[in-house]
Formats: sequence, C-alpha cells, structure tokens
Amino acid sequence: MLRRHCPDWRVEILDAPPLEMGWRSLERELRARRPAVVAMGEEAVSCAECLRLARLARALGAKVVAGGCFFGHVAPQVLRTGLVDVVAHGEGENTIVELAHALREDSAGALAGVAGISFRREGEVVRTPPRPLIKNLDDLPLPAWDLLPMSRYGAGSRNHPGLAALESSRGCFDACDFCVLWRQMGNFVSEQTRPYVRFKSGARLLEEIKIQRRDFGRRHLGWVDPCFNAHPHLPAELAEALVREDLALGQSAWLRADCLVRDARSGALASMVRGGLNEVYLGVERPDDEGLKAVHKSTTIPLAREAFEILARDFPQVFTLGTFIYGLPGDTPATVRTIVRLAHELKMDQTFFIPLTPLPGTPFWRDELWDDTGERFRDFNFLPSATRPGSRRDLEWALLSAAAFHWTPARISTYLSVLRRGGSRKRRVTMRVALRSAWFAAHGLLRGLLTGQPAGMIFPRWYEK
Ligand code: B12
Repeated sequence: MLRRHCPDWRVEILDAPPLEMGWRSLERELRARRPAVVAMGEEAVSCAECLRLARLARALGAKVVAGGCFFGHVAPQVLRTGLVDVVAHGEGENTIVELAHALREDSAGALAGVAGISFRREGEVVRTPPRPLIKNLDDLPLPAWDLLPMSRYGAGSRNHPGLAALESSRGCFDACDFCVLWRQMGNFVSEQTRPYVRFKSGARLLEEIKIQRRDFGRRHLGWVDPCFNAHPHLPAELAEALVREDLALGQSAWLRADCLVRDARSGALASMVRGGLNEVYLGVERPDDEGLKAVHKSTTIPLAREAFEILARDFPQVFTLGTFIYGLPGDTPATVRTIVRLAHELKMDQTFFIPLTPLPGTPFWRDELWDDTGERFRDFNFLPSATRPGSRRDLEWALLSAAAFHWTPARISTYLSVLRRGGSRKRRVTMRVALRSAWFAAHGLLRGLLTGQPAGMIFPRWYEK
C-alpha cells in the first residue's frame, strides 16, 4: 500500500527471525538505513522485543508506529511509555498510507485527521474514529513479497518446507470470548465491534499462488485465515482451479467443525483435499456444549466429533490437530482430565492444550496486567507449563500426567490408525509433533525444576548477536 500510494517513500521490511537477525545486527541495519519511521506489529508474547525495538528506533531519531492484534488493544498504556508515537487499531493498510502523509506533516492536527489511530496530544491520549473496513479484499495490492526473505520461510523444516503464508479471508462470523481475531478485523457499528468476514476472490487467490509457486518456488501454503472454511464454496473452487492448473500444493488451515461437516456433505471438503489440503486444525476448545456456550463459541461437541470422524474415515492422509482451552474460571484438575479424555476419543492425530490467556481486547484482560517493560507478556505464549507459578499449576500437572500416563484404547487406536492408513507424510508429521511436544514438556519441566523458570518461548542462540 505504501509503495502504491506513497511512491516518494522508500519502504523496507526487516523480518528478523527468519534472517536469524539478533539485536546487534538489527541495530547495525537500522543505523545503516536510518529510517524516518519504524512500524512494528506483534503478538503479546513479543511485547518486550517491540518496546526494545521502539527504544532503539527512537534513539536513532525515527518515529515509531505500533499496530496489530496486541498493541491496538493497549494503546493508552503503550503510548504512556513514551516509546511509541502512534498506535494503529484494526486493519492497517489504509491507515498506514494516511499516517505516512500525516507523519511527514508532523503535527497533532494532521494525526487527528487519520481514522483508526491513537496518539498523544499535550499529554492526553487521543483516539480517532474507527476506520471503515476494506470491503473488497481484491482491492489490496499483492503483498510486497519481494521485500521479504521468502526463501527463508520453511527453510530447514521437514513438515513445511517451502512454506508460504497466504491470506484468503479476514475476520470470522463467530465471536468467541477468548479470541482477538474477529475483533481485530471486526466491523464497528453502533459503538460495538461485530464479527464480520470478508474474502478474496478465487481468481485473485489463484494469481497469488501462481506467483508463490513460479517466482518463489513455494511448496506448502499455510493459510493464515482465522477460519479458512467460513465460505461454503470459495476454498473448493480454488482447489478445483489448482487441480486444473496442475498447481495442487500441500496446505494447512484452521477450519471450523460446523463448516467442515457442511462441506463434507456438499463435496467441497473432498475438493479441498484434492487441491492439496493435508493439515487441518480445529478449535474444539471445551469438553461440552455448556462450556462452549459459556465462551460464546457457536459450534458443538457433536459437530467436532463428526468432523474428526469424517476426516479419519474419508481422508486418512490429512493430519488433524485439535486445540483445547483450559484455565477458565472454575476449571479444576478433573475438568482437565475430562478434556484430555475427550481429545483422545475424538480421533484427532494430535492435541494442543492452550492455557486461557487474558489477551488485551478480550474480556479476560485487566488493565492492572499491563507492564511497562513488556516482560509479563512473555507468559502470553499459549503454551502449557507444569512449573508455571500460580493458580493454574494444578491444572498443568493434571495435563502433564494425563499426557504421560493416560493411554486409553482410543488413544492407542488413533496412533495405530496413523501408522496403518496415514501415508508417509502424516506418519512423519505426527511422529515429529509428538516427539517435539514430549521434548518441550520434558525440557520445560527440567528447566523449571533446575532454574525455577516456567517453560515458554525458547530464545535462539543468535538472539543478542
Ligand atoms: C502466521 C502466524 C504465525 C506464524 C508467523 C510466520 C509467518 N511468516 O507468517 C508463526 C508460526 C511464526 C507464529 C508464531 C506465533 N504465534 Co502466531 N499467528 C499467525 C497468524 C495465523 C497469522 C498472522 C497473519 O499473517 N495475519 C494476516 C494479517 C494480514 O493480519 P494481521 O497480522 O492482523 O495484520 C493486519 C492488522 O492487524 C494490522 N497490523 C498488524 N501489524 C501492524 C503494524 C502496524 C504498524 C500497522 C499500522 C498495522 C498493523 O494491519 C494488518 C493488515 O490489515 C495469526 C492469526 C491471524 N489470523 O492473524 C496468529 C497469531 C498472531 N499468533 C499468535 C500466537 C499466540 C503465536 C505464538 C505465541 C504461538 C506459539 N506458542 O508459538 C507464536 C509467537 C511468535 C513470536 N512472535 O515469537 C496469536 C497472538 C495473540 C496475541 N494477541 O498475542 C494469533 C493472533 C493467533 C490467535 N489464535 O490468537 N504465528
């Protein structure tokens, strides 16, 4: 968007992790490039890194803009650190273009005219009116892939070599309490954010995939959509076009169980699998329908059961992963054991248990959780840790012991079926994910016992380099 609308700006992207760029090299890059504006966006877990980057950018004389699904929900707090000049809320493409012009003018008046931002004026935080959503996603320019280190994505990965992250839709039609994604891309009407979902066209997606394949040699598509199968026809139409063009590529996506069951009936799911869909993630979340209602998720456990049954029976080559949330108010070790039992019964190849995380923007967030250093958010990593101090510890021990010792016939039969019917990719992926999870749990446990630190994100060796 900046290249299209602000041709007199030089735009560069530094995606540090795939380049293995640690802090010293990042500082060298910034000193060499001398940016007028540094724009950053991140998950909560990387808040400390972003604030460190903001400090560095500020020291080099740059203006700092923060956006994305975390900063947009803690704008007053972030602005009060004095490290960030502007926070962008929600969808960013039109905002960053207008912001570029306003930052060049360098006046509070110019900023006040940009919708969808917060900034400070005479010590007060000003939030401008919400920005209307981009109605037609095909209006977006193609992502600036040429500015990204494309060959580094999935490099060295056995499960997703040649990975490309693509987006077919934005937003979600549901409004689950724990999720920020429908809020981030939601529609603001009558003083409220409402769920809203938008799609690119099949033709546009086909064009993107052709470029990924032809120009960047990409071999696996990771769909970043919150709900890839929200549309009843689009994914299947795209898949059929891919087959026609001899472009079927491996694909992973987050799907919803209710839509999956619908698509199995219409035949759309079979088309999606023919087009390359070989990895499916389903959020089951809770052990029963009351639990789902309590978090305002509108699908049901019988539908999740049916979805996994369809996948296991009709598409045994597709790797399936189910995610569950634990740690809601009232959860006990018995709840966790019920969740684990259900997970084994549902015939998924792999299970992920995600601790309820009080993300800013969700009703679980409280302002007193804010921390000016960002360090507290390192714990917002969506990872269980049996050595984490606090009230969830008994739940996490229950989880760990169930994972280690709870070998029910249903669990054993799922593993056997992967071995018998899964095909070589699924066998390899299941094995690697299971070994990694076991290693992560063992490593976290050992580290917790030896150093007192809970398990969490692991810092790479090049972190400071
Ligand atoms: C792909 C992805 C990853 C990939 C990224 C690799 C890659 N090369 O793409 C990988 C696998 C590495 C990853 C890892 C993790 N991820 Co992740 N990831 C995603 C995912 C699925 C897509 C992100 C994306 O591309 N979205 C599409 C773009 C267009 O949307 P967007 O990012 O929201 O950006 C728009 C606006 O928000 C805004 N915007 C964003 N940034 C900025 C910045 C500025 C300056 C401006 C103006 C605007 C702006 O403008 C953009 C265009 O409109 C999201 C979920 C989602 N659908 O967004 C989760 C998500 C971001 N991840 C999440 C998490 C928790 C993690 C992990 C902690 C998980 C883990 N335990 O490993 C790690 C943390 C990694 C780290 N930072 O250290 C959470 C974050 C929640 C939160 N509020 O903190 C999300 C939201 C998923 C969820 N279910 O909640 N992730």
